[in-house]
Amino acid sequence: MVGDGRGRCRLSRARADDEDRLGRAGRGSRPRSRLRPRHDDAIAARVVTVDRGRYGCLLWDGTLVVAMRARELGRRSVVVGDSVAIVGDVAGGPDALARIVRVDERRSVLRRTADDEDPHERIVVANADQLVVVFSIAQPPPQPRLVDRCLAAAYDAGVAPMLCVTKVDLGPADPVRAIYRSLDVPVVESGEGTRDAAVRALRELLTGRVTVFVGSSGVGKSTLVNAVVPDADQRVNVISAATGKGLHTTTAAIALSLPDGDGWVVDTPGVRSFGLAHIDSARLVTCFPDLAVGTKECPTDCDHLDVEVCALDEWVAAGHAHPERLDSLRRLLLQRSTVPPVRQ
Ligand SMILES: Nc1nc2c(ncn2[C@@H]2O[C@H](COP(=O)(O)OP(=O)(O)OP(=O)(O)O)[C@@H](O)[C@H]2O)c(=O)[nH]1
Ligand SMILES: [Mg+2]
Ligand SMILES: [Zn+2]
Repeated sequence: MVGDGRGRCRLSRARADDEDRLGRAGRGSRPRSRLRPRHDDAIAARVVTVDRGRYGCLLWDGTLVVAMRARELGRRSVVVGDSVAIVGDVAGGPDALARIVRVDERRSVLRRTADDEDPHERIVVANADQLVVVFSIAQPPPQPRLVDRCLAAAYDAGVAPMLCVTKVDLGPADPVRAIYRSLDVPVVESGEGTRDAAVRALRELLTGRVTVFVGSSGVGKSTLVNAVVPDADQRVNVISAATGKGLHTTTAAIALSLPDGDGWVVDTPGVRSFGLAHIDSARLVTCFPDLAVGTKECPTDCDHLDVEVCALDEWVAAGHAHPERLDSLRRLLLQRSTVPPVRQ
């Protein structure tokens, strides 16, 4: 990252081919129409952070510009990861503000709700290809219920999930890894003294992709992101300063381009809960692929809650999935059978 002393800063290595992956919104890329009469000069950017109506946008050449929404966007939301077109003062500068005039169609939308009863939906990130669910062996201890919720949200969004077990220096990872053995997802272990190997493994998995890290507070998401993106700390500070966020703590999602410019990582603040009110019961089961296969033996219209008739207990007893996974699914289904489903 280079600053030129005028508040303008460049985040290096954000290459055009990244932007191809993220949906190009290039100069004059849309024809003039009655609906879009202006903005032929709009330029493409990626939203890297959002803070109280101010959007940190990264241009192809690495310039960071702060923008606001143009009125014509109406109620259309703008979130981290969005590919947008901006006009106005795109040179950057302390008081300069550009305007976001277009949001490109999203390839994926990772959602959560405030909680399971509250239908208010939040988009965690747009255009992610992958989601890394991070959890630690200790400090804080693993929370399989939360991990399973994050995994379900990823499957629902069509975002490829993977797991990262951190703080393996504090205890054995095997018991908790066993829960996810029947799930066909990559698992990376990281700990003090073994982080280099984890970073190598992660870099391989992250290359060419947009990857979002989620998990409880303190599990080590930022530690990993900082290790994968060597100048992440400095870049987070510059972006935070430009958009008015506090420094050093992960208070909002932030997208960072990978060192070789080939891919992005999105660090997010720790979550205490991950509401799934937007996923109905039938769909929820498909978001547990290790169990979904086992439901083929269930009676028609099985709600998977009655252990007398549901085939999933046998499926688990036969070792096809872990009991903790069935427990997670049943808790979620039980909630839905007692709480009216949320329709948006
Ligand atoms: N022992 C041990 N400590 C770690 C490891 N990874 C991270 N930590 C420590 O855990 C604490 C929290 O790490 P962060 O990376 O800030 O956690 P985070 O998930 O980003 O937390 P939030 O931003 O609050 O969501 C820090 O003190 C880290 O030094 C690890 O592998 N082993
Ligand atoms: Mg953090
Ligand atoms: Zn069943």
